[in-house]
This record gives sequence, C-alpha cells and structure tokens, in this order.
Amino acid sequence: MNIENNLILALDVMNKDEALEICEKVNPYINTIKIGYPLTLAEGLEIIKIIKEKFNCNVICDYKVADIDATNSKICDLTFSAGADAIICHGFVGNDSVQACLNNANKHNKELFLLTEMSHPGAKMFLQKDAEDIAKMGVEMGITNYVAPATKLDRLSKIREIVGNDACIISPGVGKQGGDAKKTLEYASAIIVGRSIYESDNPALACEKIIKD
Ligand code: OMP
Repeated sequence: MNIENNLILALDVMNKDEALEICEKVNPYINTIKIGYPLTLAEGLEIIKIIKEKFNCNVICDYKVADIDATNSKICDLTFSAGADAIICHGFVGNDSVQACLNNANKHNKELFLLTEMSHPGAKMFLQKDAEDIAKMGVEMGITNYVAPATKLDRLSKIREIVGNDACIISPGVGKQGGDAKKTLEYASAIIVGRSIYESDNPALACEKIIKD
C-alpha cells in the first residue's frame, strides 16, 4: 500500500458529513484513511465506498477482528466486499483465527494488518507480555503488515526487529496519546493520527505540521 507522507488519518468521527468534510480538508496531504467502529456503526459499511469514490484513497478498516476462524472469515468477507483495501485483526486470538483473516484478504486480493501490542496504558496488563510472540507468529504466517505502538518506542523497535525491515508497520499513538511523529518514523513505516487532526480547527495545517516536524 502506498501511504502518502507516511501519514494515515484515523477518522473516528460519528457522522458522515463531518467525516467527508475532514477528508476534503486533508485530501492534499493524505491518501490513506483508517475507519473503525465509531464511523461504521454510525453510518454503515456503505461509508467505505462513499469515502473511496469521493477521494480515491486507501481505506483501512480497523475492526480489530478477534473471533474464532469462521466468524473472522465472515467479518473480513463483508468488509472487503464493501470495498475496504485492508483490515486490522488482533493477534492474541491465535494463528487459526488470524489465518482465516489472511485467507480472506488473499481471496479478495486485499491486505491484512496484524495488531501486535497496543498503544494505551492498559496494554501493559495482558497484551504486552505476548506481543513479541504475536509478531513472531505473524512472521511465521508470512504476514507483511503490522500495527505497533508509537507510545512505547522500545516496544515498537523490538517489534520492528522481529518483523524485519521489509515489513510495513503502521503506528498509532502520535499526538493525543503522547507519541512523537519523527521518533516513531525511525521504526514505523507510517503513523496513524486521529484526534490531533480531526479535532483541530485547521486539519490541513495539522497535517502539514505533522509532516514537517
Ligand atoms: P488518536 O489517539 O486520536 O490519534 O487515534 C488513534 C487511532 O488508532 C484510533 O483509531 C485507535 O482506535 C487506533 N489504535 C490505537 O490508538 N492504539 C492501538 O494500539 C491500535 C489502534 C489501531 O488499531 O489503529
């Protein structure tokens, strides 16, 4: 996936008009939009095609898929059929669940991102201790796209070490969660930024600042 300016917008607003207005403003800087449950549950899966057709961009669906294999497969099928270019799945559920997502992505000729460790403080409670094994599992499965945290650079660099330099790592946690864009991009292929852009009075300027910093 070609990610312009190594910057992905996390479009976690809950209204179509607001979403489209923000996309319009950041369009000169951003060609990859991540949408998740807030926008999808508010507006339905149709929002994927609406955004793609209007802005000719990549849409990554952050549904953090984390179920048994049969259910994961159905979730991915619906998401890719609705036009998504990629989906994010959790790794802690194990290789059969992740394999179902990977098979479905391959069937649709689309991409899968494997979430290793998360960016929020609570990730330390359970997920952190297994994150390196999740990344290793991804490598064994031939997965080339990962999500890893911008808020913990030591963990991000460890995950980069495991998945190798050719893998694509997209990294959330820059801005509102305290992560730094430039430092994160020493290890990550692209950063994911939400509130610092869409809550800004001037989303275009916010993008410009992030890119220039
Ligand atoms: P902001 O904190 O507003 O920049 O948004 C971050 C985005 O990344 C949100 O859409 C989160 O749901 C998402 N995210 C994390 O913040 N942490 C993670 O560990 C993983 C994700 C994700 O999978 O995108």
